[in-house]
Amino acid sequence: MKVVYTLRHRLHHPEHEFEASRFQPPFEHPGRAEIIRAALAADDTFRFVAPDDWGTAPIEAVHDSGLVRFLETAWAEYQDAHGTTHDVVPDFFALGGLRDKMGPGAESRSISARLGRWCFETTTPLTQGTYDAARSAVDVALSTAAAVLAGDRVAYGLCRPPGHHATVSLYGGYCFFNNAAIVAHHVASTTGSKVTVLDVDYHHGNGTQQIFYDRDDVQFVSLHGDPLRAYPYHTGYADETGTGPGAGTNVNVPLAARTAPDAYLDRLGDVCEQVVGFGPAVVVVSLGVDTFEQDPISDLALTTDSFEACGRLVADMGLPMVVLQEGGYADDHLGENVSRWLLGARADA
Ligand code: SP5
Ligand code: ZN
Repeated sequence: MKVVYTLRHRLHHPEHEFEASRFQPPFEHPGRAEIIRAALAADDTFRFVAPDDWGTAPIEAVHDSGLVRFLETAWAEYQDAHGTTHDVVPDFFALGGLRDKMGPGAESRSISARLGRWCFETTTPLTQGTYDAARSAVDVALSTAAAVLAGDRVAYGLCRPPGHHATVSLYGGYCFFNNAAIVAHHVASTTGSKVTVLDVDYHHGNGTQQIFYDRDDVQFVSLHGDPLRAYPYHTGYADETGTGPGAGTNVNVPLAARTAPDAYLDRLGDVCEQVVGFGPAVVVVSLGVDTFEQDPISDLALTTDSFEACGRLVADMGLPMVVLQEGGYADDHLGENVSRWLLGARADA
């Protein structure tokens, strides 16, 4: 199986994460991708390849071009405005209630105002190389898709930073560009075929859902911690099924705390039937292993063995698969959990 990887991911390296009202070491750090790389490198059936440069056009086909331009210069602009700082984090969010009854005001040129207009939360710092790292994750994702379009039945993109929380015009949740959505749109628009994004990260893929919510050519299917208790809180409910031409193409399965492998695999089997019913030519998997029983920021109860069963169940649909890395924060188990999922996925390949 091809593994697309580049060390450019290391250019994104936050110092802190402001979460639960505390400064903490970042859960999403460069060591994550290196742990996965090392685990896969120990098995010579995984073949590492470097990504090609795809430029910004495929990103701007999905995201607001203003977001792309903002991320390219924001860190440096912030240094000019506020002096030297390793991480750049918004301290003022442009929420709707500020101008209730007033309509839109003038657009502030202040970097502080713009940060709070393109970002939705505090756990996703910009660092000096964040833009280049986020671009590299998109290159990894698109190069993985190219391998599958060229005939590989399954390929894996070791994307970092992850992508599924990024909406058309907002970054956050450790995500800058929505790698999976960029791939899904690229495949759907270049082949004219239907595509499914199957998101198995612990957290609801709010960005991917938002990007495709009104479209009938890309189905979004997600299993995740119930947003009644779990990040990102405001999306991921079962009654969010799509709108307009996209009505019926969005599938959310919120899960109870401590959901164990048997129950999880049942629900995964159910949604695989919905995927097959949709009839996609390609499945893009947003692979988060933060569903693991020991994940430090999540509360499901999947085991390392069960990840292999999950990969096998998804592969049993018999559809070409572009598997892209999202979350997973139990560093001591991360490499094995990802490699077991991939071993399951290629079992009959
Ligand atoms: C890609 C991805 O997995 N992003 C996840 C972003 C979640 N960030 C904040 C999670 C807050 C959860 N709080 C749990 C308490 C543990 N201290
Ligand atoms: Zn996650």
